[in-house]
Amino acid sequence: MKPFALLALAATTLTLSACGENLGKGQPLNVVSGHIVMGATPDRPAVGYFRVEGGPVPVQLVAVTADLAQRVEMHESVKENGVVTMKPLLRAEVPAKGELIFKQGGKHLMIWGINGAAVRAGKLPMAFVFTDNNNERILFDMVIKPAEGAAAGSEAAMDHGAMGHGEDKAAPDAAKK
Ligand SMILES: [Cu+2]
Repeated sequence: MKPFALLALAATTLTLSACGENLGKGQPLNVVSGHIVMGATPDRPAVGYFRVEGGPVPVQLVAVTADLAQRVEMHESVKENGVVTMKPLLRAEVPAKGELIFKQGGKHLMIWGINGAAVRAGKLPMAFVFTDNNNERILFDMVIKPAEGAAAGSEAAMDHGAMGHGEDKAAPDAAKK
């Protein structure tokens, strides 16, 4: 009788913990890491990379803004006929329980005119704006790294001046808060 009762208790505990995992809302949508690499010279844009973990529902990242920068754009590096070019990115999918990664050679942020105080502090507070989730806005402090970390072939080393930045209407409105 007694061993049987213990077994039953153990089984109940197992069932409860399994249910708890399924019933929970799971991890929330979140920005889990991110950093910025400064441009080689002050007139060059900095580049930003980060990782977003998806929540219970799929959402789209539609803008990343910073009060302490003049302009922020989302870009994607694409290879066409052996040549890597960059295109403005209007939105990026964050799958439910998946992840969205902006990294070297792929999707990335271009950041112009970072405030000197932010550079000296070594971090830039940024707001990540998502749709389909009540226009949720997640704040994250991006660590600022010096330009010397920029490898050849990375976005930071590429000549963004040749891209015609500022002419496309795809630029996220950094002033809209
Ligand atoms: Cu770019």
